[in-house]
Amino acid sequence: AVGGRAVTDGPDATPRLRFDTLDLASRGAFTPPPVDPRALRVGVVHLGIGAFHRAHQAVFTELAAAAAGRDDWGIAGVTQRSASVREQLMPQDGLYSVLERGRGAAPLRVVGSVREVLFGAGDPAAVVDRIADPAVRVVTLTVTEKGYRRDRAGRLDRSDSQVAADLAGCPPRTVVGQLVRGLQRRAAGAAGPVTLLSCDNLVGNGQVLRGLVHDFLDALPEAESGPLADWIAACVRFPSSMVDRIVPATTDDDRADVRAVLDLDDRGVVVAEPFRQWVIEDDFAADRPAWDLAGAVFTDDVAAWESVKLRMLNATHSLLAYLGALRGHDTIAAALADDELATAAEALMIEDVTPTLRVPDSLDLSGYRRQVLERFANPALRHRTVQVAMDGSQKLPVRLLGTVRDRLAAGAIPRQAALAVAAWMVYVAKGRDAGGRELPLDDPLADRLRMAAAAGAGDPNRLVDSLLNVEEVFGADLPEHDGFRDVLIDHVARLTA
Ligand code: CS2
Repeated sequence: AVGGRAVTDGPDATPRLRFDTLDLASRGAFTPPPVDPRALRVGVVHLGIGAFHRAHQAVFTELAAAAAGRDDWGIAGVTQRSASVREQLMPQDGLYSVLERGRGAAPLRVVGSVREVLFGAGDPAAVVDRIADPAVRVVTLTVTEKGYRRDRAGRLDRSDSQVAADLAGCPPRTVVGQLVRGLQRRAAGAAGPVTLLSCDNLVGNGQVLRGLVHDFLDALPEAESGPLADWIAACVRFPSSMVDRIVPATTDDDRADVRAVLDLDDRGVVVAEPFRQWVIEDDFAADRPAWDLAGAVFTDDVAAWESVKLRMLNATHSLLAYLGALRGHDTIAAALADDELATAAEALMIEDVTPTLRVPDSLDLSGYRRQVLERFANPALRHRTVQVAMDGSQKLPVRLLGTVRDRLAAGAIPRQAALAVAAWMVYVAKGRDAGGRELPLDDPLADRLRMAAAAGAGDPNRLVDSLLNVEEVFGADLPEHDGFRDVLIDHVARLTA
């Protein structure tokens, strides 16, 4: 036993990472939490505690607490659909490591800012309680595009059965339901103002979240919604933010590498590139962690940063993911090492995206472009193309179709953005790479997309028309544009030849 506890939980009897085992781990090999996690109290609720949050906001929050000498910015993380993060972290006293890979990688860091993990689907009442806790002043979100449950028009999807159940007063299982029920309790309990900070890759993520909260309120009985709307107007803020860090899915090799450093079994390991960035709209209802002391930037103009990041980085990521996966490249780095794809990636950013951007004053756009490509080329990250390829129906509108619409409106045909869209169409339709290996279609609209692809099978014209008519993705306008349709058909024909 270590520290008086049984240590039989590692696969090869290696003790599990915990407060007591970490105390005994050999110093020097890793960076321990900069604030004592035992003394940390919860001040932030985070909805969607996946790998990204653990490698991003949780790190910023811990560094900020340390820099400001605060012990009240611990995080209560909520895992929405699967209890696995809770099972990974709770037996470890919330501790986990961040393993940086690539040039400039810092030593392994053990993070202690996550103090509690709640399972949303299993215990929705606990989530509402935490959001209503007066000690909580900030709720952050990384619930991915589909977690917002928007309909075609971008409003709260009231035809979604879980949204309907939440509106009917069931213990809330959707993100917006959890937030509104939590706010309702805060208002009733005079728990004080709170900031809801979306960190998802959406255009105007703060406004999106505010709109959905109001859609939910509007669907409640007037006696409930009226007073709550007033309280929200007075006491809640919805800043937008742009987050950036590449965080591939953790593998057994990653866990083994961490074990070699700590000599402990850590089931909560997350892997990340050295780079991390966070630009946040400075609009808070109450106190917030001093994230600026940890390198975050507060600004009044997040929109410009956000579109640069979504249209340059995420769009190019998707282009490399679909084209790369089709050609049998496992990783983004391998896709970028393919000269033709590297050329397409550069051309997308230079020819199609750049003319649409309003660039923040302090940003050197060509430097940014080079840096994005360098980050993608990081050979140590092993970020899989099929991981970036998932949820295409949710991602394309945000990353690529804004560029497409802006260029079409300017009278230009965005050939490279269309190439990315065409590659997605072929990825959906073929489901196999050049070597015959299966490509997973992991997407909330998978069934619809498969049906649309089947209806257009064998002919580029029909395939393009059939998929372009998926209105959730392309709206009513894009199928009407002959120039865009033609260039898609041209690309699809070449990609399937
Ligand atoms: C990626 C993003 O999986 C994806 O779709 O494009 O997760 C990307 O790695 C991050 O947004 C980088 O900040």
